[in-house]
Amino acid sequence: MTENAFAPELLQKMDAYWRAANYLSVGQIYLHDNPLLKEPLTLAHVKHMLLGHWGTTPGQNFIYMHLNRVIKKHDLDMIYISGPGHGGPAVVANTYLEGTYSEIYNDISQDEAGLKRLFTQFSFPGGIPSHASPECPGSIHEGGELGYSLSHAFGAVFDNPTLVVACVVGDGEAETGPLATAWHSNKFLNPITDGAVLPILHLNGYKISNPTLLARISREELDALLCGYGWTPFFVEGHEPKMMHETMAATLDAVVEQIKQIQHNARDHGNPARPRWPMIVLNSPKGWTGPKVVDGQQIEGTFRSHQVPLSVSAQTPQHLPLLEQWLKSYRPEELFDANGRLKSELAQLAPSGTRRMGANPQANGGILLRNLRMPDFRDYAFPVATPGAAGPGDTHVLGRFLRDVAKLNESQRNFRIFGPDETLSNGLEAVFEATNRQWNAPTVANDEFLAPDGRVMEMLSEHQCEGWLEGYLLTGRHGLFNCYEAFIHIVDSMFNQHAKWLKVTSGLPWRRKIASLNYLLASHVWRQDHNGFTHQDPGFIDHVVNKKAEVVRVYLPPDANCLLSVIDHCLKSRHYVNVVIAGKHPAPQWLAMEAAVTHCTEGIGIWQWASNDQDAEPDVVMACAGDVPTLETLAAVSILRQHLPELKIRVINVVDLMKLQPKTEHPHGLSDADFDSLFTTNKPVIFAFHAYPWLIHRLTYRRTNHDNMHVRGYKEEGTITTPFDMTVLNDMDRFHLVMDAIDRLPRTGTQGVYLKQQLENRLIEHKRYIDQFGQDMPEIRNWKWGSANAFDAAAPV
Ligand SMILES: Cc1ncc(C[n+]2csc(CCOP(=O)(O)OP(=O)(O)O)c2C)c(N)n1
Repeated sequence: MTENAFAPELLQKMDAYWRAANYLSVGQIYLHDNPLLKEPLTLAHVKHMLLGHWGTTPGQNFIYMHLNRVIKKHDLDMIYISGPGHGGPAVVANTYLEGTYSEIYNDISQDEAGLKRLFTQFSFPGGIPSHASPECPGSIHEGGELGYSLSHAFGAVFDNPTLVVACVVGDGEAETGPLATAWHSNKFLNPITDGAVLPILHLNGYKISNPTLLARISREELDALLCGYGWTPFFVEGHEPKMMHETMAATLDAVVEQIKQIQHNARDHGNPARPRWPMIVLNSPKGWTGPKVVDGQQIEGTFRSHQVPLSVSAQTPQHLPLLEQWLKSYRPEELFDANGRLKSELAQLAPSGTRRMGANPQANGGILLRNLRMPDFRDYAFPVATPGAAGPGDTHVLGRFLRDVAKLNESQRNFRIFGPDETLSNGLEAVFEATNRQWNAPTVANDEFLAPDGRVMEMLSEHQCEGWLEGYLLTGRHGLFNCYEAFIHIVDSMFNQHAKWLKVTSGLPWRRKIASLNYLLASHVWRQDHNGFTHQDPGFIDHVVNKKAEVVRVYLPPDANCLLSVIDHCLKSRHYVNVVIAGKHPAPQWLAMEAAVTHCTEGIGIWQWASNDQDAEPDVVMACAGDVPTLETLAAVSILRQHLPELKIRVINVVDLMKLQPKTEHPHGLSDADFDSLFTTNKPVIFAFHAYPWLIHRLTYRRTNHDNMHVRGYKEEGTITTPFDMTVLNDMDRFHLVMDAIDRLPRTGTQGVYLKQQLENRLIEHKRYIDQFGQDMPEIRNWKWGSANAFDAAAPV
């Protein structure tokens, strides 16, 4: 124990500050008038709809107040993450008490009128949500959807050596998969170059209506569990405030000392070896200091205190005195002056300036955001002398560009690549020429690319990768998440929450824009040659486009040069979620770099070199989006042009999927006039699409020519088979596309009928061939744009 920390006057003041935060929290849940209880409380002062979560709130108020003390004492650069963010009243109360709230929201002033507005706005129409929402200063984690606090905390401290994130983990939250795996983040933390996370497991024993598991295992088991995850747990347990203040203060001092010691040892001796970081288990009653028993039922210390512990309404007027007693138990007259301002001797307990957790710029990361140093992506161009040049696999080309992005920003330390063990598998091996995977567990001979410091973060948990990246972006840095397309669905819900965060923050003038969250989905649905059906699901983009158009972008670059151009754009963009889908297998390349830049800038366009409708109206539009659909479309076009040379064909490629939506729906959307001039108003459109076909219908249903759009895409037919057969199984292969065009073009007459018959025969031959030889027919494997024979019409069946 240290001198002043426990001087009785200080402890009393700290208790008073805690009471003030608790008073403001109860006030937010219940009151819309009479904020200082200057008059006897009546039902007229109580809100009609009582909403909010009391249970977690007093514990979080306790933690926040104690953190304030150590921030001041040790001049800590600290932010607060509220895992159970439904304890919104606590973070609002504390940022109000420390002054940041009123600085941002002038009308919520530090006087009686401001208090009344503070109380009224909470969970009130037109007011603020009941969570640690984006509106709350100091928050980078809304916490509405439980499970991500610890990953966010670690993301925030990577490359942030001075930062300490105090992360309150709910004991219910700790039961979620993402949180359970996040304890392992300590094996990825470099004590020299990264900051520290202080987890505070809030063991208040209950969830909404159940006990929590961690509260019902023995103390020894819990201790062993946390030790097993590599932490040193410090237990703070009890309910009697004086003793709890003393224990918490002493524990926080010890823990902060330990963090400093660890960092000092590592930094002074250049030794990044994984330390055993301290953490706190705070075992305090749920709904602490609230009503103990109501209508004969125990409330404090039970699940019944989770939300509003005391109903107060015209139907329950007998509870009004209980509410008044509860509020008065905090002795507001000792806490606030006659004008409603926190008394100055208490206000002094909060840190000042940007040391206040609500004012720390780390929690408004756009303030700290610095542009990436970008190499010129054109320098990484794949040479395309003629369309169809054989490429090595698009992501392999991209890897060299990302390698140099990592290299150029090494000294800024503000760029990282995240992935669940797939950076190599997704074709980005070149990145490891410049950096390693950050890994702070032991290594053995034959390990590759593992080091205590590296730009690549890999753990086999998509949740963890997403959470880390979000925390990294929210604190003002840049990054990219590379993932198998099928398994990105694991983070559907996390994407939802981040997209919501972006939408809300873009409406808050004081929140600065952050770098976009970039997904690179490689190893996609069409090329699962060795994994098959389980690895095939292109539906993430269906999910993504549900979100507000202002924040989501979807790109389907058809080749490597387009991929380079798109990724360059995404890494420079702000406040979006960008989804980019690209292949890693050797594939034909269509556009030389300048053509690729033009095409990607437009986002959609006619490929003139593949079309022959320049001097006439097209008979058919062959459209495509995605690398494999583009290949099959061009192969189909070559068959049509060779065998039905009279046909006028227009080829359209879509890189930016949002171009298809009307302008009124998405900022990238084409006007109806532009859409009509591309897709015509009355000609058949055969559209080969990377993902589930209905998405194209959903995006275009209002367009004039929608009735003529025939979309082929993935329709959930998959297995281990050849690349071409995968398209055949889903009727998206070149032969089906041609047959589709013939069906829509009666004018192809007998020629069309005969061609169709030949193609049907080729499909039969295709099956026979792959069954016998286990690979695609030579005419498929060797097909090239511009080759003399688009298909082998003469071959026997
Ligand atoms: C992923 C997720 N599942 C379910 C819920 C619904 N929910 C809200 S609060 C809560 C209990 C939380 O318990 P705990 O984390 O211990 O928080 P505290 O007891 O401190 O309120 C649940 C299940 C949620 N918000 N998020």
